[in-house]
Amino acid sequence: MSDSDLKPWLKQTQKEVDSALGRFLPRESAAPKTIHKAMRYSIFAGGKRLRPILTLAAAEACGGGIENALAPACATEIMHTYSLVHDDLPCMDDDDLRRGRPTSHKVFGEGMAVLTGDALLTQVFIVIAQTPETKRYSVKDYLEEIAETGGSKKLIGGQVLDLEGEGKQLTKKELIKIHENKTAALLTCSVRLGAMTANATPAKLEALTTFGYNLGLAFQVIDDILDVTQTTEMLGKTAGKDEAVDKSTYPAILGLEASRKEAARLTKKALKTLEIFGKKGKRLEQIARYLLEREY
Ligand code: GRG
Repeated sequence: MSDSDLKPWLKQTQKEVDSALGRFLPRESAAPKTIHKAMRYSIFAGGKRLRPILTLAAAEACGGGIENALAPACATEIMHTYSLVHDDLPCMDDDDLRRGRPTSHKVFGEGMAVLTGDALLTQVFIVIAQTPETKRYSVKDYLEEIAETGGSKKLIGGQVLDLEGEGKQLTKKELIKIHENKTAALLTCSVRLGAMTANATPAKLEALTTFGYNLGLAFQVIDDILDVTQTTEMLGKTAGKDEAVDKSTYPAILGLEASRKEAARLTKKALKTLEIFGKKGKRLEQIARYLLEREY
């Protein structure tokens, strides 16, 4: 596994994930057609497939295969997509563009976009229940892992803090709390689920929990930086939006240069946790380094 093979591996893995997502979602022709069309519209609008990629790389780091990890990999992407569809609604962040396309409510209407998010979230549980069990982990464990991540103490809890923080100048500590619950929680869940499908030891699961936490925060810092430094075309979503609505972000609170340093510091912390995996952790290491340098 050399550094130069990361990009072809990412491309190939994105293809495998897309093909599995196609199998795990109801067909577009299934009645009622509108909702199934809308679910597929948002899932296949593009997207880096980072969460499934992390699930599969974590399975590999723990000595498992991609095949057993495909269901949870897709479940994390479906949960992520649901959160984007709802986050883009006029009553939330009110965005017109996502993954380079008009947002769900722009195409299907607000009511249908609410239902699309609901349907995607429900599909998460149908898909995760298809994950093969191991000696240590049962379907109940997988279900608990993803349900807790999506619930009122993590993703939704983070969104509550986000909504309540609108129009206020948040401190760095308050900002971290939001992103711990949102971005970092789903990235942590993604690597943990992959590890579980590979029957990971508690020590390895713990290492990946710290990895996911730090990588998740680093990913969010970069996301905030890109909002300031990149174009709408490059991001596939409205650039400069955070500044336009006076949102508390890492660059707004720390400044651009300190934000870059913060992302590098968090990535370094994430990389340190991979020691326990030896050579098998190489793919996760490559992904973490790549994310720090990403341009979209
Ligand atoms: C219940 C409304 C509701 C939301 C749940 C998690 C969450 C709370 C909302 C997520 C909304 C959001 C925009 C979070 C920021 C996380 C983030 C950096 C998203 C972008 O992820 P990428 O860059 O996107 O991986 P792609 O499109 O590549 O998959």
